[in-house]
Amino acid sequence: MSRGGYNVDYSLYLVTDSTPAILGDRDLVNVVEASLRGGVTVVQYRDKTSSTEHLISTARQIHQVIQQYRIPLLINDRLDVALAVGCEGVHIGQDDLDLLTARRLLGDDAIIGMTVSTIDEAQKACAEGANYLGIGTMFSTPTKVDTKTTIGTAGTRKVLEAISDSGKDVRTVCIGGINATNIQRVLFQSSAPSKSLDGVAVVSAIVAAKDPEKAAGDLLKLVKNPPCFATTQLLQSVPAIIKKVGATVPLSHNMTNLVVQNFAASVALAVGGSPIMTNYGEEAQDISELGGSLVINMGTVTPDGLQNYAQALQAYNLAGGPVLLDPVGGGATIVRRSAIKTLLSMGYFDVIKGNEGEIKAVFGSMEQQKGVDSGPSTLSDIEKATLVRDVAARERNVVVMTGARDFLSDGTRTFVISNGHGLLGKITGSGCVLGTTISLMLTASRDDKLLAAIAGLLHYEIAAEIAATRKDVQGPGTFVAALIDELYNVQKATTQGNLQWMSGAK
Ligand code: TPS
Repeated sequence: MSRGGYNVDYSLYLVTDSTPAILGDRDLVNVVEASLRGGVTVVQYRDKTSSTEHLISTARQIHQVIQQYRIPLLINDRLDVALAVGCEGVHIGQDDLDLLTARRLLGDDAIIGMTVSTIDEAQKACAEGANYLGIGTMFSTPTKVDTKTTIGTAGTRKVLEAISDSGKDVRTVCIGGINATNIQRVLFQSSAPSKSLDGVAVVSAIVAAKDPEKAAGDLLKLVKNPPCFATTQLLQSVPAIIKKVGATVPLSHNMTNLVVQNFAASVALAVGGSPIMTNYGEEAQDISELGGSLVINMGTVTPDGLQNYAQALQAYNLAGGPVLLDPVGGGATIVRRSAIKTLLSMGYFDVIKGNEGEIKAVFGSMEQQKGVDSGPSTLSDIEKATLVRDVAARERNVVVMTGARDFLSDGTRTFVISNGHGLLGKITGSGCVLGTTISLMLTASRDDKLLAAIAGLLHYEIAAEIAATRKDVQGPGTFVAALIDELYNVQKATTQGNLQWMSGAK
């Protein structure tokens, strides 16, 4: 049994049913094949009544077809059938074999999913190593008459909130009575800010459809494209900001640390800017008059560095150009804590961007940060949101706190963005170059700094997701090159009016 290198996409999960009421007199393998053509992304073979012999033979046929699409086949409940067929895993219910035993029998590579309807069940399944959860039953459905409870969108959201930490690596789908008329609002209303659904599982909406291929295609389109009611006014304005950066090619003045200068210059170019990397304060007045933005990054702060920063900050404040502060390692040393105080007293920063330790240092916390990397978080989601809101309100600017999820606020509007990829944590300067990206967006959205920050975060983090899942990316080294490519591609696509990448915004 193996996962075969699948990067599982749970967007549209087909669960089969062989009963005449749903399948009619059609052949199940044909129906599955049609739905694969339509675009389903995972298939679970579920048949509660047929003989073991029939189950194995049908599962083998489906597995043969599905392998061409490189998506996983899971078997409902029957580990013996999954083992006999050698498919990618199983889906188990609360009354089936327990998860620990299933894992022991199938091994670490198998995909094991579990049905959950309560917070307790979900937390237990996450603790026991489920790869994904089928949360439901969403709405009562004739397909499953033994359903104990229907939990609706509010119940689903409560489950997601409860596992946002312990289940952050566990994928989730909802199931039960979902079809084309409700799929978009179900996804929107069920997802919590701290954890969203990865997709939707359906039985009858595809298996009972007259044309399963078309039904699957239609459903997939609805899952992939956020509905108008889910797209805030701000999100709709993001492409115009990115496009404007590409059209105006603003100067990106980086007073940044020794470690990331080259990388930051490449990123500035890729997102549409024109980089100038100089830490000499004396030059700043001339440069500040060229309509670009300034990044002050304290990554390798020195005493004369501080004077240079102050000189540049004041020049940009006078010229009206936007300035972003990246207080790198702000909580790590007394020198850096005092540098932050000095800088905040010397001028105005449109955006302050940092990790949790750095934003705490900006707030004035004396908590010790270890090095310049983000340490373990000590704050709950509510505390993070409150921290960014309070610092932004105090400074009358925008504060962006990066992490697995990014919290940002202008003191009134507070948002969480869940894009990005783990590989960003494995390369040097990924936070610094995000600062460069956001600073360029500020030149295109001078009136709404929060919108600029959202545009920068989405451009950067969605490009990172696309880069990380590219076939040619083997690890951190190849990821850096791919990230620069994809930053460039997102800029180019947006300029050409292709906004497909925006559907990944979370
Ligand atoms: C991924 N389950 C809950 S409701 C339902 C099923 C089969 C019927 C939905 O039918 N999660 C996953 N797999 C499962 N087998 C279950 C949960 C259990 P319809 O879409 O026709 O309403």
